[in-house]
Amino acid sequence: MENKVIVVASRNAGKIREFREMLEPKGYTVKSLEDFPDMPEIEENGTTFAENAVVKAKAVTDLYGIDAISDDSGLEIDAFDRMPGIQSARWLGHDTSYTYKNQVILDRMKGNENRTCRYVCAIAVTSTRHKPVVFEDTVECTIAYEPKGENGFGYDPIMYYPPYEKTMAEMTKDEKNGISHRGKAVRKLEEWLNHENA
Ligand code: ITT
Repeated sequence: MENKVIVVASRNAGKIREFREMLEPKGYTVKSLEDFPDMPEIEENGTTFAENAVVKAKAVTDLYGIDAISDDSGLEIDAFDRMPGIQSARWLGHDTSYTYKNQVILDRMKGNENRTCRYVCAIAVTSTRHKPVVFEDTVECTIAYEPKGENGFGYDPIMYYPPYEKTMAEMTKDEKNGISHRGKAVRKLEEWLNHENA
């Protein structure tokens, strides 16, 4: 059987890798904006993860007339009134290293016992045939006391997941995808796609 193609409207290498890890074993071919070099920069002007996810996927559907999915995600830190939230990629500068961003969070959290936080992921599906559909999920964590682990990307070295007693960056890819915000949202997406393609 020919592989079904899924276009992920993202330029984030870490996200794209995780979509591939989860969807390719299920028979999907995952493409990304790297395969659409003429796609202009998309302005994320929504006020929620779900709105921004729709903006990104819809931009691809509108320009190319094809089905697309997108992922808008981020980190909410309760002690910072849920910041950086939808600003997670841009916070302290889009091109600032995560070694630095993570250290700023650890410094600002010094002495703070309220360390609860979560990753949120909204995945949107857009098509010329139906209204946008959004799947959202979260994973509850705490901010670690120091960065640990080399796997994953972004904020993973400081995202401590209490049930496994390790950070997201210390997990194998299967461990992370098994419990992550993105993993859970992808499984909702898969279920929907299975019905859609039935
Ligand atoms: P695209 O819009 O091109 O997909 P982006 O990086 O700009 O890429 P977002 O606006 O959704 O995407 O920002 C999400 C940010 O949240 C991302 O850059 C990471 O810093 C953080 N993030 C989300 N999920 C994460 C994960 O699983 N591990 C580590 N950091 C994550």
